[in-house]
Amino acid sequence: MPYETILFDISDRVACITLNRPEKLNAFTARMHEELHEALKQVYAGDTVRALLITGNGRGFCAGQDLNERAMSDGEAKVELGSALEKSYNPLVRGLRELSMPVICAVNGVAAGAGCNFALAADIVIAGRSASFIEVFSRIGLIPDAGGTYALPRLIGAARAMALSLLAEPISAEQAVNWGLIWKCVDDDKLMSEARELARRLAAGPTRAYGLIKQALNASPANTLEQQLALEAKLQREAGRTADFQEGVKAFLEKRTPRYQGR
Ligand code: LHQ
Repeated sequence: MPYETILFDISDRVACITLNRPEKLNAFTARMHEELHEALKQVYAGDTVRALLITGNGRGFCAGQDLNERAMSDGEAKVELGSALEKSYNPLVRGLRELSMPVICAVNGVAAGAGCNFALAADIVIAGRSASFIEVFSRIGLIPDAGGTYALPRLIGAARAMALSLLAEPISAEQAVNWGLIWKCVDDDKLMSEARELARRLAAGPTRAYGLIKQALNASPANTLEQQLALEAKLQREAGRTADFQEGVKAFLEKRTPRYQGR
């Protein structure tokens, strides 16, 4: 599929998806969802890719759903948003959370609505200093979707999650870091070099262990201590069988840098 709304490339074992509708602040369209689905399929299928980097082109990261799309703007037709979520947004968010490799999101500008929650579905979010995050939904009479009501209270607590969702006020990248919504904020002109460096570093790491770490931490909020201890034992059993674990210990004993294969 020739991409019209995203850019997709793979280098140094890192797949990079760039949302590419800069004139509309990279708002999601049905076409963009199809292309993201296709690109993610390539990421899953390739055994060379060991980290995924996501960013946006231009001054915005993503302004959420494109409100010009007929299905959103046609007052005559019955707009069934639940189906739109089930068809497009939910698989996208699930896809990132379940991807067995680290997902890094470089937020280069405003991240609004589903664009904000798409970013928060990544494993590590790094933002340019001028970026902002807006749970913009209630401005148009909607609720946070694309995993927002799952991620927000877990990341920043119930009080902040509720106020951000009800008030739909922007927060700056720095405030997002202070609240624990994202990992890091850097100067705008350093964003892509830092994000790429981070992605390359992770792509050279023990990928299987990273996938297992994601599983453990994503399961944690719903589990009791007993359940989580049992899960750790199960996942550590798997990690302990990887070639990367053997290599990690060997490299430590030989006082050298490990060479991880991702298996
Ligand atoms: C846009 C958009 C946009 C189209 C900027 N659409 N053109 C919804 C329904 C269905 C199912 C699933 O779930 C969802 C999830 C959602 O995401 S709902 C939330 C949808 N998003 C919004 O309501 C955000 C709308 N945008 C804004 O409020 C502002 O654009 C923000 C605050 C993001 C940025 O403001 P500014 O920096 O002042 O930029 P701008 O407003 O001037 O936008 C630049 C251009 O981008 C402009 O186009 P134009 O042709 O006039 O230059 C905007 O119309 C266009 N644009 N967001 N979502």
